Amino acid sequence: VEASIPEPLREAWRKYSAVGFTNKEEFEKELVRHVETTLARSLYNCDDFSAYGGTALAFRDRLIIDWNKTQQRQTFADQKRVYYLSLEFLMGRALDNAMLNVGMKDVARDGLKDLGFCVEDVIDQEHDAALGNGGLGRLAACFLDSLATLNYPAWGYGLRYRYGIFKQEIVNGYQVEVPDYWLDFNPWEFPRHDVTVDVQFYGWVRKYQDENGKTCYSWQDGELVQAVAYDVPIPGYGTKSTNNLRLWSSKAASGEFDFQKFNAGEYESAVADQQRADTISAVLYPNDNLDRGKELRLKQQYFWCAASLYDIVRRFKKTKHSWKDFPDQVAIQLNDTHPTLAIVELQRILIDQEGLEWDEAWNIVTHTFGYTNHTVLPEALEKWSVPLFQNLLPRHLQIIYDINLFFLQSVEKKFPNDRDLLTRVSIIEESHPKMVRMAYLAIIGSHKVNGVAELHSDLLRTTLFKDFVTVYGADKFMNVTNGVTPRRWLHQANPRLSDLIASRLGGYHWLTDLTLLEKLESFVEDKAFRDEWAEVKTANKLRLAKHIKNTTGYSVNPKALFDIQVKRIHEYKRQQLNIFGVIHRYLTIKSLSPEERKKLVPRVSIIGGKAAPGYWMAKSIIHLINSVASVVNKDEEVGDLLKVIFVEDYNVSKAELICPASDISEHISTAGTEGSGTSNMKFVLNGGLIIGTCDGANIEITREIGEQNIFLFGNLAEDVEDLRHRHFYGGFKLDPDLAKVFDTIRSGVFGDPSEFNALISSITEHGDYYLVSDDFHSYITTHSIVDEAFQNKDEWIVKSITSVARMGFFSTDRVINEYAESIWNAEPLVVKD
Ligand code: CJB
Repeated sequence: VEASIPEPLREAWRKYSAVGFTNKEEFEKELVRHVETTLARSLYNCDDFSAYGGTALAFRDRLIIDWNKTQQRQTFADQKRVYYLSLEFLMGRALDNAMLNVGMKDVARDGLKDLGFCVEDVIDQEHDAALGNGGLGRLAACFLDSLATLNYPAWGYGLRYRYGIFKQEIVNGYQVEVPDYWLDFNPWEFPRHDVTVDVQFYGWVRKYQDENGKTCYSWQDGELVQAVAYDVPIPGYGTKSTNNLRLWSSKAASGEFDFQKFNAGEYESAVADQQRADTISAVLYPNDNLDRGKELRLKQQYFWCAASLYDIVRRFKKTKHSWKDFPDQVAIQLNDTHPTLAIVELQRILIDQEGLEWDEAWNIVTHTFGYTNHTVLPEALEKWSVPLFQNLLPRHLQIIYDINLFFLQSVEKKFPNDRDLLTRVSIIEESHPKMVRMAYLAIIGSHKVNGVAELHSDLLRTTLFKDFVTVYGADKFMNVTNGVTPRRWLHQANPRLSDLIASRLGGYHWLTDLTLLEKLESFVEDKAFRDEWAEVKTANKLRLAKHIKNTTGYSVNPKALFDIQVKRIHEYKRQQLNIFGVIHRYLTIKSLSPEERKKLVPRVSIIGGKAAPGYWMAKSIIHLINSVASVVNKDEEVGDLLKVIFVEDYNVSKAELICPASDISEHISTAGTEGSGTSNMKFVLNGGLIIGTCDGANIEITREIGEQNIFLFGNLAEDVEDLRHRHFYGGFKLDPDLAKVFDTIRSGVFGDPSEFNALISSITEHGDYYLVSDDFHSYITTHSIVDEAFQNKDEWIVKSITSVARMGFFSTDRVINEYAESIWNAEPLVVKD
């Protein structure tokens, strides 16, 4: 590798190489220097926000020094790199994470104290990096943490949205979306104005013969948009390895704007070109588990895939390996179908630009990619209309047709005369207009396809991708059950519990080998330990109660059972089941005598999450929750027995506050609909028990922690289809308790009942697709069992400790090692000083 500084001068360079702070005094010096110079403030006007800035910049310096070392080491090592392509990285805040991963939070705390600041208040100044919708984006962020911690040479590639997921405000009980402009001050990114890629759109395809008479294709004209790289350092925990997340930002390829147009007086059109380019990376699509097929979204996808592939190929070419080695140097993981165009783009680069033959190129492509599916919901499966494709990416459409042709020919050869099979597995759906099925393209272009929990992967194999199992055999389709990073979701979110565990396990080594938590089981009989465990939970509930008081004005009793459901609002996740259950509880309380009420367990029902802006049913669920809250919370007869709280603007940093504070959390999707779920893991890891359906990873959580430690209810996935069928053909019978709930809503107790008509009729008149009525009885009965169990405090704590002890399986460290071994064939690379 060539160095820009010649050997005789390197000595001087090395002498002055940046080192970063290593102790409290140096940290303070760096902090003050950054506040006074980088931020141009002084001790006369340094507020919490400036102290955050100074602290973040001091830590950023440390990260970037390690980042440089890591990148150099990886370049010299010449081994396989992993590239994780994700349209979403829901990172949350970076400072606390950097402090803990570098092992310098105590230094920062003491240093900040010397200078008049409190570390928690400083951490609280940071704006969340919210470049994602929900589980899929947060999983990508947990993966980055584990990849760096385990020393894998890995890069994330994504888009640098100017606006992340919207900020949610609740106005008169309704969700209102407010733009999330988060880039005012972002010390965690490094603009690389020298790392740019021109990305082409539209245009036409020229067919020609080269000098050897070979038929070639070239994509001509159209429009160019420039991608500019912004790098975000990703520190591993307890290691020097600091990986890179590269986010692309779009701008007009011709610089600021077209000066020829400008000089000719066409000001508006000159600026419009600039704005059109800017728009590509302007905003994250706020849909979770839903595909809307908009052109701008396809533009985002291609822009990001093209820039990332160009970058990966450029890096590969520097190694001087031959093309056949590409899959030994590069593994690309597709996070859902959003980056599927990368498959087509690599094939295009290899055949149109590098002159490889089709088969040779396709062999390289299919050995490079792996595809992860995250959902079986039909409305989430991406399809793009052929005319849209033809216009925006004409050469890619041709290549897709060729991929499809060769694929169908191979299927025909293996299964002659099965025309139905050919129609079913074709990448092109024969509808009007024709559609490109992205999941099929992803399967055909990858060497491995995986689901995210056992049940989900089984459903993929037996339903959605059944025909592809027939075509390829079962080995191509595997399961890698999701996890969460214990650094953020225990150590950072719940310092009290982390310290308590460390006090018994003799340090924090379990943070990088989560199975070591099993040693906690030997302490369940220890009364002192159980008491301390319970105190931690109470302290975390108080912390949340304080937030609830500050943000909603409601006081909640920290001794009550905290029952929490936080996740995107979606009919399949069934927050409606939760709020109907809450209404049922309210009716029960009202029907009891004051004496009988004394026997009840007080409860706080906490629900939070965003609805996609165009998803009316989800929005009316939010409205109902808030309407119920405003009635119940004011009802003096009910008092502490029931409080209903809607947490506004649920995001990663709120999750860190909320997950440690549950007694019980709800993971109650209709069986067979949730891919995995990951908040289920976060809550259990923080000592909360869960009520859930036999869905997603709940099933494996049960297997690990034991049936006696979880409250399962509801119909099984295998019975769902039959039940749905019966709703239409065998008559629909509404659960009698649910009928009472509906009568109460209709009576107007919770405000204008017409607002909730659609919600009710989706169950009573339109087939109850999500089986709310079928599961209602089992749901409320199980909640009574929860109440009863909660009264036996000691047994509850034993369940809590035992569950945490058995959660080792759900670390993303285990997940990443599985991907590395069975999909990427990648090895770690340790970075030393
Ligand atoms: N998921 O967050 C999303 N968005 C989608 O569009 C599709 C799936 C979620 O991915 C998570 C990570 O794999 C899963 O845990 C979750 O069940 C799934 O809904």
